Amino acid sequence: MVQEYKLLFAGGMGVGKTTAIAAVSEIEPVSTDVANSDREAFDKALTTVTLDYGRITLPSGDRLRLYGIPGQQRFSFMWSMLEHGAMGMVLLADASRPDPFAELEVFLKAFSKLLRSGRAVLGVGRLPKKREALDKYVAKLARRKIKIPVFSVDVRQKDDVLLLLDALFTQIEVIEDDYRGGAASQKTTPSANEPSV
Ligand SMILES: Nc1nc2c(ncn2[C@@H]2O[C@H](COP(=O)(O)OP(=O)(O)O)[C@@H](O)[C@H]2O)c(=O)[nH]1
Ligand SMILES: [Mg+2]
Repeated sequence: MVQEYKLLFAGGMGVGKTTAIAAVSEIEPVSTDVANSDREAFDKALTTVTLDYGRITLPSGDRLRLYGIPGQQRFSFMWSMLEHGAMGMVLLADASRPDPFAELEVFLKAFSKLLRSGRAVLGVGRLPKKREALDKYVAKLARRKIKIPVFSVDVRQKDDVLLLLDALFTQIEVIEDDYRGGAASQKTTPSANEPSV
């Protein structure tokens, strides 16, 4: 039977949620970017005030529904609604922001349930090329007892977004196997094979 899975793309304004969904969606993403009235807080002409939506059909026929959350904190009332029923989350951060860790913290708190369950990955964009640059993010998650994979990504690259999704599916499979006591069992998560997009 064909299944549908809901995945979230989360993170603050400008981290690349809309870009990431557009990079992998098989349909023209439905986005509600409108003129930003909050130019002082963030100098970006367009920003998402409600969700992005995209879709991927996997080789099995199963479908991923991709939702980009509205990043501004004043829309946080929508975050828990979106988290409900989500199979997993791609959390994005932008290392070039003045204080990327403070911005990340907001989402670590808001989505702590999903993050602590391990059904998530973190993609950090615009990182300096130094190898240690990613370590601070790994350490930050560890302090919050969040055990998820962390990648340096450029979400304008489709392969980078597919890498995040692949890692997310692997995470979810491992968690489900642990939950069933590690016994070999029927898979209920999508194949971690590259989606046919
Ligand atoms: N250099 C660089 N630019 C990026 C990256 N990710 C997103 N962008 C750019 O940042 C801008 C904001 O991205 P957007 O997807 O609208 O962010 P959103 O507010 O999270 O939806 C766009 O112009 C993207 O092309 C990245 O990893 N590296
Ligand atoms: Mg957006």
